[in-house]
Amino acid sequence: MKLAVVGATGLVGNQVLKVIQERGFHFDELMLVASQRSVGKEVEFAGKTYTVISMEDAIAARPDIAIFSAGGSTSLEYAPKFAEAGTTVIDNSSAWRMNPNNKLVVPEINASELTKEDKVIANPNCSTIQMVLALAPLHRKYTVKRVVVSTYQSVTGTGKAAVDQLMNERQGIEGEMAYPYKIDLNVLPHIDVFFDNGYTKEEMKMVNETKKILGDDTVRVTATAVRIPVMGGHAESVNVEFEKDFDLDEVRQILAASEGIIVEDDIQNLKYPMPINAHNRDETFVGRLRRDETQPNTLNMWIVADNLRKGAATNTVQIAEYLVKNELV
Ligand code: A2P
Ligand code: 11C
Repeated sequence: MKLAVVGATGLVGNQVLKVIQERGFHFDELMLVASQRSVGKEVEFAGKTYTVISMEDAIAARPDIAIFSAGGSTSLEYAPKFAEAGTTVIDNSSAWRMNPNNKLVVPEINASELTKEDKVIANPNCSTIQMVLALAPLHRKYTVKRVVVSTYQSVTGTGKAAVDQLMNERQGIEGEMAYPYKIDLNVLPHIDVFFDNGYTKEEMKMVNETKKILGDDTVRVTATAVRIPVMGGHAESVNVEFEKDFDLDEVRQILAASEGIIVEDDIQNLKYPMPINAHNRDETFVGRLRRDETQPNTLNMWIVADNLRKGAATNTVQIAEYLVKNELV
């Protein structure tokens, strides 16, 4: 098994390497790939020194799987070239997600859709992944009608420049701005670009990707995506209206029995999910489960996950594990 990690020098690529090591993902050969700027650079991984190679050299080496975390334009240009060389690409960018020919996969929900023919597999947006993970088992039981979600997103979702902005502001250092405004001691109701309908691209990803992953176009989602001066994970306040009524204890049991979810819902002991605890964890944490008392069949919940882990790296490595286990590569 030849594995390429494309964007290996970036925030997500770095997490991909950590997750591969932690989960003991087996490979015979590993290629670390990045832009021309990094070619030749040496990277230590699992007690070995790897030299970063170019996209062209990686394609020529015909890896079985390439995990891409190098941005949308790189993926648009290079994923088809890798696919043509016989590589199965697992792509972290938004480039292929809504293309009807590309599967959008959260393994716990829809990995069974994958076949050998899928050469460019899309990894969903981080805020979508953690939300659908909790919605999917509840959708199967009670049928989700409508979701109203507000996010509280970590600066790590923007990349290294945003982490630097936050840290510089904390230390009173003037530096590059990743955001149009200060982020420390502030909240930005703005993630990614604005569309003509007044929503941001991040918000519309949550609307459209959720329907595709759940395989149900009737699910209505409306979102407000917000950046907060936090690292370690994204948090979401999610209001879900179901077709059928539910029992709150049964909801807790369904979520607790779902792969990849940990229910942290014990208000007597002040236990609820927080980014500080989700950091570096692969699971998605759900808590503050309560009925919406203003209308029937409606649930409020609070969902937290490390956006660089389950929201990105972990999900891609899980897809790779599934491909290998099911002999799809
Ligand atoms: P490099 O470090 O050489 O710029 P982040 O989102 O944290 O900034 O990381 C982006 C990752 O994608 C980095 O590893 C970056 O490499 C890589 N990358 C950016 N542009 C390209 C490209 N055109 N070809 C290959 N890798 C790229
Ligand atoms: C953020 N969700 O937190 C974004 C980052 O479509 O994969 C990931 C963007 C994406 O800013």
